[in-house]
Amino acid sequence: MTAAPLKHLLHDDDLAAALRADVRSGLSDDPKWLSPKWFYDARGSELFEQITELPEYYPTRAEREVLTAHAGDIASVTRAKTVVELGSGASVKTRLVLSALDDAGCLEAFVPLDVSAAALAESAHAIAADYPRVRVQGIVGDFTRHLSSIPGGGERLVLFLGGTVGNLLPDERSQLLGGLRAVLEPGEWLLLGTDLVKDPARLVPAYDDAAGVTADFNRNVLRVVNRELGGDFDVEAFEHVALWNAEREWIEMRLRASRDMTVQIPALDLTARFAAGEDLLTEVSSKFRRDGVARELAASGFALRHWWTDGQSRFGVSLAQA
Ligand code: AVJ
Repeated sequence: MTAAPLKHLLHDDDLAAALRADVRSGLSDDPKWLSPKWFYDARGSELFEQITELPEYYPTRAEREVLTAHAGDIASVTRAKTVVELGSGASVKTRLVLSALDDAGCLEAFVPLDVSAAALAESAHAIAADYPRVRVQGIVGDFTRHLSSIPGGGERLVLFLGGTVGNLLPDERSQLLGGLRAVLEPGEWLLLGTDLVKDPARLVPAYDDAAGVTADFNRNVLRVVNRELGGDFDVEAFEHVALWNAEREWIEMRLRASRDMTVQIPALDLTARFAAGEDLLTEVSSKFRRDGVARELAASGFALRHWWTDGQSRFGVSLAQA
């Protein structure tokens, strides 16, 4: 089947307004921050794809290992008719789940939801071409705002893979899980991927690779601000920093000013001053333990039915039921 036209719940104007609001609050705050949401323009998405293939970046391979081993279980347990994916989905990992449900004769529809219309159009098209029996309805939207517009109902499985849930702060995370639980009907499913706490000697290099791809990805957010808001960040004057916050059990990515700098953001009529050595926080990537995931799911009204990890216990996949 050809993919249905994208449904737009979010327009370029909304996105631009959200970027302006975020950059204004983040650069006015102390310490300064920017949301990881803004890494993913075309170049950022391409750099992230490269990250997933780096020798140091294990999460993608570990999660793929889990899904390869358990896609059949996921299909036989859920027997879902509609798969919803938060964050675009045409990845190998998505296909493992779709194929298992298709082979089991259950799958009727695939609904990827993403803020990027370009990424979505591509994935919707690719999935529609490869799964001729499946209706594909891409939704341009923000999963922190548009969950209630997810179609279907009754027999859905929501995929939230890659450990992306770890980029949300704890409050945002419980909001998202609670919001998701509220739009699902009792008995519907959530498949959640979470990177696990491990030796920082393994964790930190995954966010600070030898080839410098993650550093380039991190600095990309400054290029996005320069292009979209007319900013004059000297991108190369910021050093990539990845550190393990042992208390919060998350990786922090920062950009460290190598000298005193004054940055103008004309679209916001904003001047941001950086002292030499000052950090801009660009991402947290939380790492989880099984107990914590089960507790957070339960607090949001989900029951954890299955928990799987890869052979080295690096990454956890939860199958939870509303
Ligand atoms: C896409 C959210 C899973 O947090 O590991 C990769 C993003 N940041 N390298 C992660 C990311 C730096 C990634 N997720």
